[in-house]
Amino acid sequence: MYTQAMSVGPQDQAAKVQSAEEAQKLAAFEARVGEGEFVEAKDWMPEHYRKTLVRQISQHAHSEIVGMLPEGNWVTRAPTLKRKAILMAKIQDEGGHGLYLYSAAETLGTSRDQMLEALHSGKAKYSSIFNYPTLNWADIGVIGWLVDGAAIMNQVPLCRCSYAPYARAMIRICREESFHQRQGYESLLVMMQKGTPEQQALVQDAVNRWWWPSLMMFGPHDKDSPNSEQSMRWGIKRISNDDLRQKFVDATIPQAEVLGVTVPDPDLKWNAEREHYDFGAIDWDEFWRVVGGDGPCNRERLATRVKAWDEGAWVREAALAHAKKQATKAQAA
Ligand code: FAQ
Repeated sequence: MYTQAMSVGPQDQAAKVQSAEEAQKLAAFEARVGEGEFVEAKDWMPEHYRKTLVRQISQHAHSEIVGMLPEGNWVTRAPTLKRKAILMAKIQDEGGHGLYLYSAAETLGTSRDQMLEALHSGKAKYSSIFNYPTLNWADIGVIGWLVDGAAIMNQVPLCRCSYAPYARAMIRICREESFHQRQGYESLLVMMQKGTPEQQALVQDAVNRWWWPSLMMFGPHDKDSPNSEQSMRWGIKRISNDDLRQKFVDATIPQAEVLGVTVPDPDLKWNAEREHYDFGAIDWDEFWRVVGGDGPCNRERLATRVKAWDEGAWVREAALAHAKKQATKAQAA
């Protein structure tokens, strides 16, 4: 009886040599990353490292692009010209973040068309948070305060991600996200401190609806997070999902107090022994339902993105034709 394990042909010997070489490369790679060195696009990397990065960076890029939609819903109804200009600039920034991130992912050998195809077919994920509706103007302030606030908490450690092109993109993104967070908080402060009781009630209503989905942005508990252990070992993620969530709660509750709003969690209380806030249980059934495509706005968001892609085909074709013409001209000159 012949089995692969018993076979000792020249091919297997070559495979053995190759796998010993691979093992050596892997050990050298892990040692480099363990010492905090950055990995560049042309460096050797394990295939699983590459795949993990493409998965995370492309999902992140999709989140930025889909994340433009809930806010876009309010551009025509912003209460003043100043707020409209701020909102338009913020949405444009999110589009820019998507582009840096797609470019970072492309350095790993996956094309933007492949990534977008995965989004449009429903194969790729994007952040659960963008599947909730923006029902009143205060939602826009709350997205800046809580959603950008959670994004920054999660993304600042990514500026030290072991993959250098991603880390470089994240530095610029985090600077912009920090403005986004502050403009959101400032707009809520105006509503709470100078607004009518009805406007103050809008802010509280928006906080009630966005609080739990914001906590879900950090992903499942560490024990239920299949990717965390390897990603932490490779320096892709620097801080775990649960630790980031805790940091976010600790930073945000004092801000809520200044604002004069409460969060919808009867179990929230300061734990002097731990020096952290204790908070209630997240509804993980809701989280997985939304991640699985069955949230309040999943279908609408995806349909809007697919429509924008289809209707933008002529722009892509025109840009390619123009580039080709320019290249031919340059060659002839
Ligand atoms: N939503 O094993 P883990 C923004 C998935 S950008 C949907 O813990 P991982 C800017 C996860 O992909 C917001 N899916 O996974 C803005 C995995 O599925 P997979 C986005 C989620 O990767 C603001 C499975 O669950 N930020 O807000 C979510 O180690 C305002 C198991 O999870 C980023 O993408 C979720 N919330 O950790 C724009 C940051 N959580 O792929 C407009 C970069 C988990 O195996 C307006 N990404 N999943 O099929 C990350 O840091 C990580 O990917 C995590 C997840 C922390 C999101």
